[in-house]
Amino acid sequence: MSDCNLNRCVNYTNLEEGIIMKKVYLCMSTDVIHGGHIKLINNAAKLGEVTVGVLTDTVVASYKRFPMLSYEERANIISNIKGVANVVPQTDLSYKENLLKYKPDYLVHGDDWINGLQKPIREEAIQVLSTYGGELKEFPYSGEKEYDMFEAGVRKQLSIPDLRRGRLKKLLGMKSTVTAIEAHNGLTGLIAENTQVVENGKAYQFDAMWVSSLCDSTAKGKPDIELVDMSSRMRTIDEIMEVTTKPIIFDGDTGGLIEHFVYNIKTFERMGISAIIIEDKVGLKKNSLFGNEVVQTQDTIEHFCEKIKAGKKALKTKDFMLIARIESLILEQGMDDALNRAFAYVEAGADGIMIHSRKSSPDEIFEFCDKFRAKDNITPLVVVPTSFNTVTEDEFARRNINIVIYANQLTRSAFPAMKETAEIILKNHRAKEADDVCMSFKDIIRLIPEE
Ligand code: SPV
Ligand code: MG
Repeated sequence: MSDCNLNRCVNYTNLEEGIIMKKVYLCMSTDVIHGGHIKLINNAAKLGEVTVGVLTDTVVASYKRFPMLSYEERANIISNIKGVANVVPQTDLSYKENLLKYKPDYLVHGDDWINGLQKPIREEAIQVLSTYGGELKEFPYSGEKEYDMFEAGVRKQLSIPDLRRGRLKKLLGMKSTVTAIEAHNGLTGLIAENTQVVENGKAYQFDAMWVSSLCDSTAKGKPDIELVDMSSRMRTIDEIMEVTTKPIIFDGDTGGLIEHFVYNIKTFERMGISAIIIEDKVGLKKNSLFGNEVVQTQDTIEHFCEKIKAGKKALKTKDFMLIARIESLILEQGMDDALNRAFAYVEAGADGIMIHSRKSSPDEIFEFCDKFRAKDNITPLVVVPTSFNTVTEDEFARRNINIVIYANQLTRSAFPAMKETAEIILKNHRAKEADDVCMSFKDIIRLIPEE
């Protein structure tokens, strides 16, 4: 039976006991409601009583972009739209859990998920619906240009320094483990910003970017010894910021002289960087992955605490994080030294602790984290698993490690690819053979969309 008037046409199931309205489910993530969404809700309401599953903040951040409005605000807005009867959280990109929980007669979706990233999500939804006789109803996706421009406008907002800066802290409150990948120019920034995979009903993106001293120096053909000056490093950050929205963690090396650090940290804060990590070394700093193979001098606890205190005092916002990096394990000074330093640095005001190791086994990192967490369950812990790279993010999360930084993999993968291409051209005295390892020139010219 159906009951149609000008605005609504609702389906009912006629059971002996009476009339039961059909149950309709659709999912929304948006914080930018436009006519396309209203149209879809109207279409859904014609089929029955509409329940909207609103994606939770972590899912939106992993699937789309950081939400401008929180789950509560989005749920409140959507629940007030005509035709919406219920709003429930959807905690995964996958519909499985909510379909099995609410058993809607109809799942409503735009037809934009037939191909692309959401294809496996759609296929799973169809399979789940078939287990209890539910049906998928797809409506043409309203791909109007104005709506895309609307979305692009929101993305631009996210890149504004004052909005970007605090997002790392927000992410730390939302996720058990925040991931960051290195970026050293606009292009790697875009990879960090846009790379996404969908696996087992979940979407994955990197949460943040790490502006590594190693990769920034290597990209300039220079050694990682604080040779690339601050102006140049700031230029790199600016280049990345121009084309991205995700929070930036800046590798500040030793932070330099305290007298200089107090000026530079203010500049980083003003630029919209979310965190700086400074390491407790002095003099000619070399990359930690050399360990004691080269001469490296660790700072005294007292002096490094002075640097932390001075840096924190210079800051103007609560959004910006100063994270202290401990080199005791790298320089083989022992676990006790690492832990003493960690507690002293937190006492001096550090907003987080990065513990580093160049061992392939994570044992010393885990021992440090367990012992640190026995006394401090709040301060964020950061790791850079370049050498102990068998550990998964879930394992780090179980150890209460909050930030995982993939510090150099983009640079390390790009270099051999470029070298191989150069060799192929040299060997063949022409470029044809290199085409097999290159993206097409059509793709490269379209890689960066015009505004
Ligand atoms: C960097 O990426 O520059 C770092 C991390 O400082 S490491 O290279 O492991 O020292
Ligand atoms: Mg570095």
